[in-house]
Amino acid sequence: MRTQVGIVGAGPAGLLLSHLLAAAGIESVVVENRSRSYVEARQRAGLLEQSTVDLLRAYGLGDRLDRGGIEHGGVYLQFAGERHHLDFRELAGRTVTVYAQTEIVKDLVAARLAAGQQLEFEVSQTTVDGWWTDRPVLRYRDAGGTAREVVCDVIAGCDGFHGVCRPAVADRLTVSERGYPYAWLGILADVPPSTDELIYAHHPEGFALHSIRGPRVSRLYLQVAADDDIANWPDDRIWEQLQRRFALPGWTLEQGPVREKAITPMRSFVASPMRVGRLMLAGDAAHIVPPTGAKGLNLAVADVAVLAHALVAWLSTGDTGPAEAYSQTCLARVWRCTWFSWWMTSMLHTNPADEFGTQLQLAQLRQVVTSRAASAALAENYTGAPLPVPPLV
Ligand code: RFL
Ligand code: PHB
Repeated sequence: MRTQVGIVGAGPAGLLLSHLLAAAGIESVVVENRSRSYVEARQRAGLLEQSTVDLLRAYGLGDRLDRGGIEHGGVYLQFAGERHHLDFRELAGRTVTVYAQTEIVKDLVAARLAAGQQLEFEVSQTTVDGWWTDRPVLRYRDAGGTAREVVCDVIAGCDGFHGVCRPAVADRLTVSERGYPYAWLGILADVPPSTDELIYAHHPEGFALHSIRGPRVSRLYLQVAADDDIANWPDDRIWEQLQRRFALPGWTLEQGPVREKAITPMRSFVASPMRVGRLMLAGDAAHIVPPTGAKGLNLAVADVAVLAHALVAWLSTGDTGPAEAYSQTCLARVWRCTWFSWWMTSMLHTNPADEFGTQLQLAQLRQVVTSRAASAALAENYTGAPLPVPPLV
């Protein structure tokens, strides 16, 4: 088989890249090792920057997003028994939108299949080869077990943190990494949100986040120990901790049945460069941020917006300039978001044994809610910078 761009991974990065390329007449093949139902149900991100929403709309993906997405003009920061509102419209002139990653993935899978795209689920033994030549090759076994080989112009490694593309070029990459001594326990609960906007709570017993999935569904997170086990967290214990960490006189956290729960480790990780020969890495395959700044999905979208531009210039007109600049263009945004995610994480996650650290956090939080410059900086970073490339169509 022959294609222009071989894409490994049908997460948001791989699916969106294929969609953007198709809009500019570039053909691609997408291979994914999980099933369609698995990728469409995997609970992850929920918060989209304004530029992500604008991009999805510009490429015909705004329909369900406009019906199901909820625009948010700010967040609450809670600490020392007080809850403060930050107004993003006023501070940064921008907003964010709550729309689950599961829904974006469903929209993209439907759009790719409707366009007759070659999108293969449940493949195995994926390998990338020949990325140092001008004919890289993607090999895999299809869902029926038949060995396949796709000769490509370029391969896009959109296969997430645990994929095969980054390891294939590991000896060419520099990795910068930071671990954190805590993790997030996330639940999806069948209960109307108790808040109109997200609440980020700093509390002596640990950070907590109240997010939203819809009028009847809430998404809540708790800081837990990095090595904690979900078996230690029966639903009653989760609600008890959420009640304590969000408690505020005159306000009630409503409880409901817990539909899903899982613990996610936290790390910061950046691999560079994001291009080695004809293998381009994008999204979580190249970098990971802790979820506190809500940046992971948005960074994946920004990467593929830049990558689509670069590949269209390269494969349609032979202009290799944007592809040569791909890594540098993306890494500027990646490092800014890596800083912001680290900063939000460090400011909000608590350790009762560290009194000095706790007082620094409280001083920082007080500055964020009382200084316009400090709150505007948070608002600008949270709502996100405009994309460095215009829409292709
Ligand atoms: P994905 O989504 O991991 O997709 C990679 C795909 O590649 C497939 N794959 C392979 N396919 C073929 N062959 C192989 N050998 C393969 N190996 C892997 C995988 O099955 C998968 O389908 O990466 P992508 O597309 O780069 O997207 C990144 C985002 O998923 C991620 O950054 C966000 O979910 C992070 N994140 C958040 N980001 C935000 O912007 N806002 C948020 O509010 C937010 N909250 C979160 C988050 C991530 C979380 N977890 C669980 C990590 C909250 C949580 C709890
Ligand atoms: C989510 O809704 O899943 C979410 C929102 C904000 C974050 C992280 C996750 O910072």
